[in-house]
Amino acid sequence: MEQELHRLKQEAEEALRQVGDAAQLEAFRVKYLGRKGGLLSGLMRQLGTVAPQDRPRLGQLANDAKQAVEDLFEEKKMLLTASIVGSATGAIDYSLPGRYLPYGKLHPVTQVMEEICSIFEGLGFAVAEGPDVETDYYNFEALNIPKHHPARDMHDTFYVTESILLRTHTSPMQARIMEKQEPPLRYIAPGKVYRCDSDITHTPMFHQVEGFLVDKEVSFADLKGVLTSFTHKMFERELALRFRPSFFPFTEPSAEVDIACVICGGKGCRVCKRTGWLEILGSGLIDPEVLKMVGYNPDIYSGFAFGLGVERIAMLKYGIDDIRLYYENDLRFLSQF
Ligand code: 2NL
Repeated sequence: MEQELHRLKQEAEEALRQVGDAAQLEAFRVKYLGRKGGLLSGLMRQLGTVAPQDRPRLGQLANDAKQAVEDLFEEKKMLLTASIVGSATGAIDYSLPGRYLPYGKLHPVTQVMEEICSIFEGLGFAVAEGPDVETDYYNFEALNIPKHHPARDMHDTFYVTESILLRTHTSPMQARIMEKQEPPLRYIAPGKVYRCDSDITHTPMFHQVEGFLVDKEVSFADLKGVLTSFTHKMFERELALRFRPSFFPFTEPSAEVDIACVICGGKGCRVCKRTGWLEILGSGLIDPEVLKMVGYNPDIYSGFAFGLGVERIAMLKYGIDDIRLYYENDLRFLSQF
């Protein structure tokens, strides 16, 4: 009897290992654990025929064997259920790597704008933001561009009413700051600006960072120092700079700043139109008229200002040749940054 128990237990364990689906599992249960015809139950029933003195020990052995097989049976049942759930969704392969959720990133223009701001912050400038919808006064008048001034034509302004408009640059913010605070001042104003213009190098909305500094005895040398330092940090190398005389109504003298072409290094190529130079920003010493308008005495204070287009800087930094790519929302383009 004892040997028979041992053999049956081993046989049941082996049979259970072979079970591969629910039908086989049920057949196993009937054959070994079934209340009526089950082999283990049958053996238990035979206990009645053994010698009474052996009965307690054999009874215990038979119970242990049955319990062990029942435990293995439950375990197998659980494994099979899990794999059925798995196969409903296409079987679980625990060795497969997880699926990554797609995640968003900052737009390349935003990334470059943040980088520009952080470089100027490192140079001691504070950041100020203002409204996109401005008054004619702050956008033009306060910056020495009176009504009917020819410079207004360059701006292709979107008007809301006769005296309210979408700002064409971020310098209105600088006028607002100068009006309220006394020098020394060092500020940059990042943000969206709007001009009624659209082609391969212009979009009706684009981003600018403009900056200014006002203090006693500020000279053109200070402007050159700050912009040279900024450019070297932005393009991560000591590119040559060229300050080319220009005109802006709010600065005098004015200069446009070129860098040695980032593509050909100055030899001349398609991107720099064979000149070897790329224009990156406009700048100058703040016109005394602008200082007077915000109540500063131009005999005591002087300052410099500059304005740069963020899309343009990003195009030069990443070698992008069409500004419209930024605003087509094509993930194949955007996800490269
Ligand atoms: C350009 C020209 C410039 C400024 C912007 C400015 C002027 C004042 C105060 C504060 Cl008075 N900011 N901005 C000065 C010179 C040039 O930008 O072509 N930008 C892309």
